[in-house]
Amino acid sequence: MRASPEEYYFLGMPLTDKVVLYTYWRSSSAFRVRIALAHKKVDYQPVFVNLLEGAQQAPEYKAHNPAGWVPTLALGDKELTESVALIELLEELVPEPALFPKDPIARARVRGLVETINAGTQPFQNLAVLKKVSADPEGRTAWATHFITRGLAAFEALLARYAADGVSGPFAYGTSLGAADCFLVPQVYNARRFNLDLAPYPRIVAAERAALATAAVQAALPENQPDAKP
Ligand SMILES: N[C@@H](CCC(=O)N[C@@H](CS)C(=O)NCC(=O)O)C(=O)O
Repeated sequence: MRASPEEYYFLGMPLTDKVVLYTYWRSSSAFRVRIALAHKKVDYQPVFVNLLEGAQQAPEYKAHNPAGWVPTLALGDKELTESVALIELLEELVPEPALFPKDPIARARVRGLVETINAGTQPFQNLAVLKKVSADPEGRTAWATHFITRGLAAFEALLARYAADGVSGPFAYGTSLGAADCFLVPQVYNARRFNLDLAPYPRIVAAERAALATAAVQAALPENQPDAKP
């Protein structure tokens, strides 16, 4: 079920009539925002930016996102960048179903989990970084797996700490899909692409399993995108 166009408004205009997402099926950062949009049942028009063909560096695309990466979210004529900012904006415009807890400590914990991926893991294995690090595929994989391992180990330790403090699953933080899951699931997807052994991260694997059972994550999965390649 989608939100009706009358239900949510952005700058006085029906939100759901105005949403465009610049995306690429395998982009973990775009995947985060696709999960949030699906969770909040916000319909959007996808515009596909083929990262393998370098479309993110084309001047026409950089006019939308000067960093030369996806995602970019356009709400009417307002173009917005950075997945954390986009998901926080969606939470403000469409508060329910919520992605962040209301309690300030819980909210800070979820933001910490988000940043463990957003700032502490994904930037080190981004395509542009890997290209600079090494021309050799094995060198790139070794670099990426080092940083993904470090990030997932920190995430797992935080989940263990919160569980010991009474936070129950099955999701990354609590009993429903939240912002921490929007970031975790795409990062685990990347870890699998690098054939990383996930056995040391049972809490992460359990949270991923719960998230994969939701309609929002299914709708956002890379392989379910119209631009997915076999
Ligand atoms: N901090 C940015 C990261 C965006 C990002 O790294 N996007 C990647 C795909 S996941 C990208 O477009 N990379 C293109 C490139 O590296 O050339 C965000 O969260 O939106």
